[in-house]
Amino acid sequence: MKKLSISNPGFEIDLQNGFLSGQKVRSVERLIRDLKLFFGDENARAAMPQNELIYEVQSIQPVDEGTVGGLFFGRTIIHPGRVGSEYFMTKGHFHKKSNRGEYYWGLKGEGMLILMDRNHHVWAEKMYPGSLHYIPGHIAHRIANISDEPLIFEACWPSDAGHDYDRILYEGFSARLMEIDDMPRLVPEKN
Ligand code: PAN
Ligand code: ZN
Repeated sequence: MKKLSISNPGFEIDLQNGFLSGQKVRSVERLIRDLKLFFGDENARAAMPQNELIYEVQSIQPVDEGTVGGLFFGRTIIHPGRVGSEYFMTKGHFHKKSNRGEYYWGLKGEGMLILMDRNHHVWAEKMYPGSLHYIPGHIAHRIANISDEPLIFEACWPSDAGHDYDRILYEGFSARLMEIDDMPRLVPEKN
């Protein structure tokens, strides 16, 4: 950055659909084969076309992962669908540095932000265009798409937060968002 220079920003966001562009925008796809054991009905997941795209994440990481004091920005699209009666959803995670919080906000479509504390209490917030969600530290978070359209949301989180997926894989969320009588309901896991 030159002294007194005036330049364009490094990144742009499409205000209609949240698409991110600019240098070093990363993209990750999660296919049905990447989500082994994340859904309640593993047999139903295994019987689906393994290349089916469930969600895509774009992210801007201007500093190295783990940097204290930086911020990351992300856009996620979850495609519509269900595994058995469970809505397509993100893996969900606690942050590795567990006390790190995050903002989520809805851009398009209808979804549910599913939250779980360290005592395995689960609750949810409705996500819709314009919904804004503060996720405090120590809270696991996952999004499900409850409509027949793609769900698009964005997020901003600290660059040293990290993602702990293993805990979700081994312990799971203690309730799942299922479609029951055409309505989304949180159903406790039986263990
Ligand atoms: C988000 C999520 C993104 C994908 O950017 O990483 O929506 O969800 P999973 O990471 O659970 O697969 C975020 O919460 N970052 O911290
Ligand atoms: Zn997060």
